[in-house]
Amino acid sequence: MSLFYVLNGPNLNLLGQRQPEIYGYETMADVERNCRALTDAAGHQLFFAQSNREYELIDWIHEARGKAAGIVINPGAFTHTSVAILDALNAFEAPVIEVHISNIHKREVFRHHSYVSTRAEGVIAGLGIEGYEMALRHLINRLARG
Ligand code: CA2
Repeated sequence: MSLFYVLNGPNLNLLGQRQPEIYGYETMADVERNCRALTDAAGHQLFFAQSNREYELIDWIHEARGKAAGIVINPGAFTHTSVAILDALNAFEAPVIEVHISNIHKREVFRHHSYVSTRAEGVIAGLGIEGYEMALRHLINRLARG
């Protein structure tokens, strides 16, 4: 049995409550339920969390070191600003997949650059909340392949 982390950055607690044309109608609770269904079915453990505070995300990434088999992260707006989150992910030894609900490349220019992408094994953007499941499934399959 392995442990996977799914981490979410600022404002994602509002998912499903505002801007449905960009982020859809589903909530963070729906994302968590879908992720948990996947890890449960595969016999793995899941740590799922959202925070509006950069330090909390960094602390969770540190906590995952030596413990988690992979991290799926949607850093929210910290994607485009946070060298600190990048540094924390660089200190984590297992695979990292970056997820965005919206296609950041179709949006404002300031969303086109991601610090986290330089660390991530893969990036999924624009596929809605399904991107989380795709990322988690990839990590689970990757672990099984060895
Ligand atoms: O598309 C994504 O998943 C983003 O990471 C979401 C971030 C945004 O800053 C990134 O550029 C792309 C923003 C999350 C805000 O989430 C909200 C959800 C519903 C209503 C309001 C905000």
